[in-house]
Amino acid sequence: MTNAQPGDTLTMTAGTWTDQQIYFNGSGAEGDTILLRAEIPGYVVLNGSSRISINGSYLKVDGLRITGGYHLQGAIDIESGSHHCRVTNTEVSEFNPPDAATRYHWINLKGSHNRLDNCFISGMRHSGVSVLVTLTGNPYGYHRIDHNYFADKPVGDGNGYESLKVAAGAYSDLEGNIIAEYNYFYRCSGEIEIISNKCLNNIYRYNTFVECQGTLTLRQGTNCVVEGNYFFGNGVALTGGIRITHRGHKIYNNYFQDLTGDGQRSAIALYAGMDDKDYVPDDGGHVRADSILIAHNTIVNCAEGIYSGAWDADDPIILPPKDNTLANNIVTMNNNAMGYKRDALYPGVNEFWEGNMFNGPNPGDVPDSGYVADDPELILKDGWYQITGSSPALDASSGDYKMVIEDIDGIQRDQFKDIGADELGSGPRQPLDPEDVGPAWLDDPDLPLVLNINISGSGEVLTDPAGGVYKKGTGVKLTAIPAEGYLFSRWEGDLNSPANPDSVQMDANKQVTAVFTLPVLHTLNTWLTGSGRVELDPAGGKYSPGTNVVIRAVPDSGWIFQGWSGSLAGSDNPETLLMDENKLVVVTFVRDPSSIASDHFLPMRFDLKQNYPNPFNPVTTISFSLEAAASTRLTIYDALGNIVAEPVNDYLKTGEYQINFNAVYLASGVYFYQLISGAKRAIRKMVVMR
Ligand SMILES: [Ca+2]
Ligand SMILES: [Ca+2]
Ligand SMILES: [Ca+2]
Repeated sequence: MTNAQPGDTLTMTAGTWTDQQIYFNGSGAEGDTILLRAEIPGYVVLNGSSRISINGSYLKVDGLRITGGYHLQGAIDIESGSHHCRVTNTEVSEFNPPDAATRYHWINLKGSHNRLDNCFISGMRHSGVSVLVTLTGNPYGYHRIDHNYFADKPVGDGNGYESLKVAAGAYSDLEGNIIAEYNYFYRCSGEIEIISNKCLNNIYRYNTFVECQGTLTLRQGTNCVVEGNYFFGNGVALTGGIRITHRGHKIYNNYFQDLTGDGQRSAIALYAGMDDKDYVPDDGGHVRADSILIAHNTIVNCAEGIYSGAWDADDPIILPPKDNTLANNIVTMNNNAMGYKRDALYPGVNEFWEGNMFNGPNPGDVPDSGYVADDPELILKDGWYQITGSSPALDASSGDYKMVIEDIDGIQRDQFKDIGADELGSGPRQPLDPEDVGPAWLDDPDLPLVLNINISGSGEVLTDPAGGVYKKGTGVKLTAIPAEGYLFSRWEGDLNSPANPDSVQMDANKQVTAVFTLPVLHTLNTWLTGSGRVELDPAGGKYSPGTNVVIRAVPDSGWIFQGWSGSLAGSDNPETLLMDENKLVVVTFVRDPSSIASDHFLPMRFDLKQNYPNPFNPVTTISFSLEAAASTRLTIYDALGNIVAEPVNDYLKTGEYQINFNAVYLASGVYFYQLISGAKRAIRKMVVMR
């Protein structure tokens, strides 16, 4: 593709492209873009290890789907030095490695003035960032990320699971000049940062967040704008709003509803931390919120409104937020949640308040002035609470916040601005829904459907027909082939079945996981009291689930078998045992009354005998006798005195006992076994030798 010229169009034919490394290089010109497009948008599917590298200027990718495969370098890279490139109408979904800990990022934007728009980015289930902006090359930044549909990112394993990350700590003194607008985030819950801002001068506006278990976080870098965003928690746990560190940001016209997060996941959280003058790029610490404007926002029925002084115990320097302005915000709660919280240790200092309206039973730590307690009389319309003609918030704002020209839904503010995010009257910028964003082709009912197979354990799956991409209505036969030593257990996901082979009907995109497991072996342990032995058939003591084991008690001369207890009952001999779990059978032999000689009437004495055999591998017999009934423990210690086993812990009668001890899990070495019965105690040494 390196020979493409300005104005060229490269068309990929409809179908499945597997393991394609596409290097899309070229130099287009303004008005003379080089286009790489799908013959039919949505009908070109790239799977396997496919990915696209875009390197040049005025290059545009349109209508592709990268789904179901994976690549350690991610799915789409706009390379450093590239500019005015665009990826549009494109899908990256379910691009997951076999091991969820494998880390890579799906879409990397480097260079400058590039655009990612109307894309569908869904189903990231491994360590990584969905869309990453990296400020490398010169010039850098000035990207636009808009009208994308971000979806279904489950909670990950800690930090590093952002849906959108703008720069990184090492670049946090650089200007990004990124605009992220009109994006729809649905259940993007990878970590506390849905969006992580890490550089200067970026704008986040007109986005809608639905049921995302995180926050839009201004983490590093100054002077960003967060404007006109809608946050809907719908009561889902851990849903949050805007989390703010560092200096000079403007937060206005945002709307928050039914968020359940508190603390740093409050609708608006202002951080404590080090002072800006002490900050150096790549220092992981939080910089305190400083000179932040919080104006004309509306918070409705959240678990916590505005929290001034959120802090992180890992920070070495914690100073309170300072010089922040809270003006013309509405906080209205139908619950007992705090409208405003001043942190007990690090409450905001020199905070300026004016024109705010608080409503609800618990306004919290509001100051003496700068707010009124009144019901703004919002009404639910089109899914959010809007101002009404009779509202006391109407025309009632204070101060002059010149950047607040429009309201959240995009109408011009009048001369007397209303308190809150909404000026009376409906505008065009309502909350987004999926129809407003993502590729135009996404709703095509005849789109090729993608079957993704995941493996748990070790093995492979054959699909018939092969390929992973199917016409609607295709039946696909799945055959699981376990790796050596493994067993096929079951299908999970969109096929729930233990059958192999089995089939799926492709009436939608499907995710199926083949679960392979290592064979389970159940252990059969036997304890003997009295004198005798036990025979197992099959022998060995470890069995596959479902094995029937014949167990036979063989008394020594002068003894008789009395009965089973533990996992068996009664006195049938032999008996059959079904191994459906780990089992322990206690075998009791008693003196044969007909063979009792006079010496057997001698009083029994407390005695712990040397185990036999010794050294042993792995089974030995430990014999002891008790002169009186008592609570009795036989405990095995290693040479360091750690308890490694306790074969007996019971109330035992006077008598002789034999315990078979299996040391299969113990390393070679010296061990001690101690018998305590009532006030008596004895200890002996034994040796495991492999
Ligand atoms: Ca993060
Ligand atoms: Ca007005
Ligand atoms: Ca309005």
